[in-house]
Amino acid sequence: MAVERTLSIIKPDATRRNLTGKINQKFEDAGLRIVAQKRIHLSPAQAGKFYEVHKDRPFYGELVEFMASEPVVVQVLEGENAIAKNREVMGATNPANADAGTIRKEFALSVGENSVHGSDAAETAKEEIAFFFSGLELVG
Ligand code: DAT
Ligand code: MG
Repeated sequence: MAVERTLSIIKPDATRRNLTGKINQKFEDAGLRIVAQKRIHLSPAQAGKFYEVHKDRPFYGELVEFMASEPVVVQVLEGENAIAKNREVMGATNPANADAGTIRKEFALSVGENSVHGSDAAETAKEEIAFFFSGLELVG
């Protein structure tokens, strides 16, 4: 196992309900360290660019509109196996399929408004971290 970094986003449904602290507790309890974090309000163009990989999916427009609807908290999590570990802590995309104790099981409202984003592989983690953070902002 290696120490990795992954990009996490606390989505508008969660920031709106004041769940940032409870979600961060889940990360820290799992041994993930928050090495960068900021609250931003994405423009539709920025949200569209971030989720460009999904541009041909039927839910793309709804996803972009949702991600730009209210502020989000973007963060970099660091730890052993951080990419896979964060995906475990998050739970399945659809909260109906998420395991007990996961963020999405406890907090997500629907498959679209599912509280958190997490990078899915080493290459995407690198690109997604660079999308939001400069090297100076990563304080390990
Ligand atoms: P994940 O966020 O678990 O990596 P994904 O990359 O497949 O899932 O999709 C990105 C986001 O798009 C997901 O968090 C919520 C939204 N989404 C995915 N499938 C959807 C669907 N069937 N209906 C509505 N939104 C969906
Ligand atoms: Mg994904």
